[in-house]
Amino acid sequence: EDGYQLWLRYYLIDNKNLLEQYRAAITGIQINGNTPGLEAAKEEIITGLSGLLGKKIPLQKEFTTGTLLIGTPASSNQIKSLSLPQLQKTGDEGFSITTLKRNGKNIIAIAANTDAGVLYGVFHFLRLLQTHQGIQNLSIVSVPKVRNRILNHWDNLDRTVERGYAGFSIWDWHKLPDYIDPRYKDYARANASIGINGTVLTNVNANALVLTPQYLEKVAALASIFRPYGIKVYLTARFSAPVEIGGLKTADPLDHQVQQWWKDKAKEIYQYIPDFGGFLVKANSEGQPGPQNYGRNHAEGANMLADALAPYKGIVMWRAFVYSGETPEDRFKQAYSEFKPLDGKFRPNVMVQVKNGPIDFQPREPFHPLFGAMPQTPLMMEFQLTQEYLGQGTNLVYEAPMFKEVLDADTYAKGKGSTVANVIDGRLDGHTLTGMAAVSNIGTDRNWTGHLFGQANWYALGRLAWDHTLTSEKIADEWVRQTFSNNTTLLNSIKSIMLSSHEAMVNYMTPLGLHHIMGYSHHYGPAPWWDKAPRADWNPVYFHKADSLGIGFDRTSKGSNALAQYTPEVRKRFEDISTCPEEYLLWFHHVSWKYKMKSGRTLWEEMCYKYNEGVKAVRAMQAQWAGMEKAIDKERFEHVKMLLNIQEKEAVWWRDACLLYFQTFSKMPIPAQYEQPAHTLEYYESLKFPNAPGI
Ligand code: BDP
Repeated sequence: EDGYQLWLRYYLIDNKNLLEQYRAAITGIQINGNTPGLEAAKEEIITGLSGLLGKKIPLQKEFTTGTLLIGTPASSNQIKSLSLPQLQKTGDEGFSITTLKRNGKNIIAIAANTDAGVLYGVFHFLRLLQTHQGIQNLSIVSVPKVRNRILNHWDNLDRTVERGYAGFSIWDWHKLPDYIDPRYKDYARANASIGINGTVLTNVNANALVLTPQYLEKVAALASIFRPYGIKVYLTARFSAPVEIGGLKTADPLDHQVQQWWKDKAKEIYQYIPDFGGFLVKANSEGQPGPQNYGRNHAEGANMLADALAPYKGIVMWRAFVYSGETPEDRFKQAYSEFKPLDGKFRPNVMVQVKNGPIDFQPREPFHPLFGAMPQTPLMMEFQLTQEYLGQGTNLVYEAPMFKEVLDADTYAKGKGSTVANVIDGRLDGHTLTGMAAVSNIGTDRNWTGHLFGQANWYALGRLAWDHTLTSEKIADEWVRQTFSNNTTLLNSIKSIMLSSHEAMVNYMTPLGLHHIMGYSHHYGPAPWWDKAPRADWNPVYFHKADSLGIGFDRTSKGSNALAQYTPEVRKRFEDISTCPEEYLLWFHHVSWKYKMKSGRTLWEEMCYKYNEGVKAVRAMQAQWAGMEKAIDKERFEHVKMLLNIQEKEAVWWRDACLLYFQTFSKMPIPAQYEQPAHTLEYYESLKFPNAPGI
């Protein structure tokens, strides 16, 4: 039990009655057609059923009671003859699973218009069995809510992974294209099982080399393994590639030679990879080159690439995570300031990819003000699975509640109910090019994600990209049942750990709207005192602004006025300290240490309370986990137990370091009912982590 199988564990159904029911309901498989996609579906259903039902389910040519009929109208005359009306709704990736009577026999049809849809249907059906659902009267129609559901690997060609905490890159560039690691296929299966249909193989801090023939050949090898699983490959495009690998003098997007270079490059890429997905671009941000180097704007840069890809139906995902040049008065405002004026100026095959919050994947951020502000531009969500700011490789943090908080937030762009989810699923502004991406947390660790529970975040991303209306609880439920067990006690305990974990972490790291107070550069551990970075907005002191009067970043009209970037409804709610939700308080207000919180405590006392609540919650997680020792295999039990011990230590460290530091401003004691710090502030300040992972 090393976690390698992820949630695709096809062990014998351990509930006898259910097993009998399933065995009676599924007696044979009919799947015709031999396209790579259908072959993948066939292999999966055979492997899955023989494991779950503990016997080989025969392939059939005819119907019997219990036939599982799988396919598309094109691949199967039987499916075609069913004339399923629901296939008019399932588009090119959705599927239906239906219980039917055919020639007096009960059958189940898994049908779709495309091979990819069939594969998704097969995985969904297996999930029903894995999670012990009834399969008597199935009438399921499922269609993804966004079109591009993508992992962003921040993987370098030397196999290091930026902000990676699960070992090295799984792309073994050196051995590709000839050596095909079996992991590639398992990676594709895992992604297909949760509906992910695209993968950006390379880091946003890009290396132009990946666009040279030597590497394109390797990329093509990966693409051909992923293709049957409905997964397209994408690459990051380094804006200065025409200079670096093309020998041109400039990368100016308005220069004809540069435009032609990208057109030729696109043509070449599509010769290697006919279904290449397109480019992800980080430009003019953190030292990456971009159109602004030539006095051009983001739209001019993105459009040049979009024009090169358009003949092949490729897309450009242009990131809005930008900040460069002078330190701004408030970094919060930069993306909006640069992109909002460009609304309507992008080609139809460009999406602007926006991080969930305005700063940078902090434990809790308000939603990014660009959501809802660019109605003429398809905006794509960017979440981060790799836990750069969320305890990295050692903290158990289930991210779905954090994702949901943003997706469900109301932008009021077109009145009440204009949620971020409806911006990105295209419904609000009528876009059909839609997407959700997340920075991958995958590496060469045997269990893929370093922390076993990191798998749940990968899982959650896929499920939410497919259907953002799913609840965090439902997704956790599915994942635990598939990963551990359907045993109710175990299920509820693990779910309760997962569902409390995000709030716990916010409390022991950055309660009440604190943000960006972690260690410099490696981002490991607390360092709210840090003020020595070369840019002011890399310093925690820039963000928390603690002083003798209080703490927090005033982003109201009396401060940086970043709140003006939101719609009036949202702005008003955040602007007024009495209506600003306390979890966002210090994001928007500089608040007196003595300010009375809703609990009746002062801000300082509330901060002490919250930090302690965070630690308490981690200890509760430890206790709950310890209680499951007998019900979980030793290997995974010990793995998580040891990591929870680290998490507890780190939670205490965060609490004590932050409270001691903020106390130098509040000048008030940490109330006696709480554990007092074991060390001095000087001790915490002296800790150094030159080899922290993932930089
Ligand atoms: C920050 C990371 C940095 C990334 C950057 C990005 O610290 O390593 O390159 O985001 O998203 O969170 O481009």
